[in-house]
Amino acid sequence: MSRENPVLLYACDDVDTEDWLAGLRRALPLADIRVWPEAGALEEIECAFVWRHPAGLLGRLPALRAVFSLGAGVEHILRDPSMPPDVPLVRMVDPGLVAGMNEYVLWAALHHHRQMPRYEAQQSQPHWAQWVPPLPQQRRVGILGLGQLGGTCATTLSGLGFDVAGWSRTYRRLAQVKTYAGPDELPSLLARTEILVCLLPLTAQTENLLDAHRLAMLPRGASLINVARGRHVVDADLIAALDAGHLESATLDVFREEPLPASHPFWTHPKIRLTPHISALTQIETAAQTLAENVRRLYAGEPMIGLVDRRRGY
Ligand code: NDP
Ligand code: OXD
Repeated sequence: MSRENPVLLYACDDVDTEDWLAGLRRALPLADIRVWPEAGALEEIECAFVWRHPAGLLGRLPALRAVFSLGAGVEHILRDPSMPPDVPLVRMVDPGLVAGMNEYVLWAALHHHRQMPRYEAQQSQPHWAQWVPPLPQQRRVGILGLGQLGGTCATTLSGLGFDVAGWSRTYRRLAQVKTYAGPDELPSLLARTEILVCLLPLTAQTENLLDAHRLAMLPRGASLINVARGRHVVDADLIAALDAGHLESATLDVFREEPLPASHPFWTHPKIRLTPHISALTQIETAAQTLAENVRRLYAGEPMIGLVDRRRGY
């Protein structure tokens, strides 16, 4: 069954409503797009576009046919007990998001590879000393998660000559990237990694993955880049590993609580560089095109791009 003027609900916190609406209206000119909380009759809503929506909202939409996340992560939707079990959930697959993450991880990896944290510390003293960096092929990068984001970053870094390995739930094949899979192979990946990038989805299996035990498996002097979710890392364990000198530095873009509270020790830690969850922001122009294509596919009964496997949690 095709449908040209579906009723859509936009329910988001923390994003620019006006820009999103303009982009969605351009991409879906015939749709009746309603903005929470002034959404009219809730029983008419067929699709929900959400990002940090109020918990309980989805259970109030009896005609709901699909839920679309405006970001790549969907744990915020799966946490809502009112999300109906049989309604398809679709994550954001956006070329603009992939490009942004690729840039950020490249920047952060080069920052650690070229020992910039050391030079920043020297500048604050001030102190003049030069350190010869290893060649890229001598620098071992490890990427947790080899999906649309991690896989792209792995390919970019290996293209620059870095010795890249990646870890996923099932085996992935990537040219010039050594791949590991499953919990049993995680220690081998960590043991060979000098720059660790976390690009996993947040699930029951990955929450608190980077705790004291796993951080200790990294070689002394390693660095961490966390661009996935704050709950992948045990904050106190990361600080202890940095303070003990086991880890040299960390670049963090995501946190257990966002915005990161002003009193959190990450803000002032000399070995931590942080950014406010900006490593990859959904680009409205490209994302709205994907959403429009998915809405078309939904009503045409075709497979949607980025359909989440509810049992796996991503
Ligand atoms: P994908 O679903 O494309 O890829 C996920 C990868 O993680 C897959 O390779 C998957 O393995 C692997 N994985 C999942 N569970 C496990 C596990 N238990 N053990 C080992 N590997 C596992 O996701 P994306 O690449 O699109 O996004 C990843 C995450 O990045 C998002 O979920 C989100 O949290 C975060 N993100 C952060 C942003 C930011 O601005 N900071 C922006 C966008 C996303 P397999 O290949 O076997 O399925
Ligand atoms: C996302 C994010 O999941 O912005 O897209 O973190």
